[in-house]
Amino acid sequence: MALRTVLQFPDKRLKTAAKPIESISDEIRQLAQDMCEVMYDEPGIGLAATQVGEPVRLVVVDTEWKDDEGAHEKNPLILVNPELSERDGKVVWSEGCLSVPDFEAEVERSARVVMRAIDLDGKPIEIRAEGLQAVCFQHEVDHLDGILFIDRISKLKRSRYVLKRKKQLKHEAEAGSSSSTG
Ligand code: K1U
Ligand code: ZN
Repeated sequence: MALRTVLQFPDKRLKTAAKPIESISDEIRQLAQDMCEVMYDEPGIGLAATQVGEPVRLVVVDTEWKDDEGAHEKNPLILVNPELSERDGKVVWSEGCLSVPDFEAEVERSARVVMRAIDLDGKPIEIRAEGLQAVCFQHEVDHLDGILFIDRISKLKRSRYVLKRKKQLKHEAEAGSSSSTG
């Protein structure tokens, strides 16, 4: 089966606020599995359901995994209805996003957070996170609220990126139309 496609800026569906998951159905289990496959294939360290066009509150995160040469196994955290509490301190981190191609920027986030969610068996999860995991949790919960990391940078940096992205899409469209006309 083909992998699900990751939506890319400026797709409007990325601005959708996702709905809480009422019950953990086979569809939700399948979605979580599909999202893990996409995350490892891209590769990424997290993915929100919003990014694959499913507006439900589900994220997958694995900030430890490395490729086949690396030391860590794949061990995804699957977080249903994730909520962040007990934010503390500040950290500035250079972030990327699978939905914002060819761009990285520094974003200020809380340095430490507590993530509460349930797993696919409905069991409560509570994780005290710091460093990259804390940043990734905040980035993914933002996706569920329709917020991209470029909404958290300066207006100037954002508008420069928007312009670059528009040019990139224009070139892609032109290349597509010239190859289809021969
Ligand atoms: O949600 C996403 O778009 C995934 C994103 C998560 C993220 C990255 C950096 C800071 C906060 C959140 C990514 O995974 S971008 C790719 C990436 O960071 C990465 C990919 C492979 C190895 C290591 C990092
Ligand atoms: Zn992202």
